[in-house]
Amino acid sequence: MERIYIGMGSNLAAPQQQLHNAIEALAQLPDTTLVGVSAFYQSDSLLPGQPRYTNAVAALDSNLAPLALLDALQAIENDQGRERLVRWGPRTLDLDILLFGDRLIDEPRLKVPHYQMHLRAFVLYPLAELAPATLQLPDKQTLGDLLSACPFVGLERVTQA
Ligand code: A4P
Ligand code: MG
Repeated sequence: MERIYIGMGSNLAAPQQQLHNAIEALAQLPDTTLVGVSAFYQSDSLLPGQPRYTNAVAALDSNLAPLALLDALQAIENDQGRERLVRWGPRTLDLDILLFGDRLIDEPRLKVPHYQMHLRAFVLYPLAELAPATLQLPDKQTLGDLLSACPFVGLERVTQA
């Protein structure tokens, strides 16, 4: 079993409900246990002109291989009506593999750690609810290091509906 962190995001079609549905789907994955879910956080889109996002992080313990997990996450995105019209376009549901144990994965379909997680408050602060500040990334930086370099700006912790 490896500990895996999934970043979840939505900015279309009732984002909080999309995240609740995604959490239920993650809990049903084969060979996998859902071990925790952060609070939900709202923030402006990184690209202007889109609705605000709701984001959260989930922790899984899983025996799935990384690409099998990616396939399963994309199936959940598709089930929830994800349309890929433009990169970084608005979406009903985005599921990103942030960390997969202590692995560094560099395959055409899958790069782990997620390439921008260190820059994103809406990833790091929910992750910090589930993982200790001593959590090490493959490059030996800790979650605490990343948090110190990424201020809690523009994030609003939401009371879940
Ligand atoms: N892929 C590679 N590595 C991974 C990984 N670690 N996890 C590949 C998941 N997928 C990974 O993803 C495109 C391809 O990335 C996949 O087919 C997979 O093989 P996608 O979900 O189809 O496209 P995308 O999400 O539009 O692109 P990308 O680059 O993943 O965008 P991001 O990083 O998800 O950013 N603002 C706020 N406030 N909150 C947000 O969540 N998200 C984005 C999108 C922009 N602005 C945002 C937010
Ligand atoms: Mg994505």
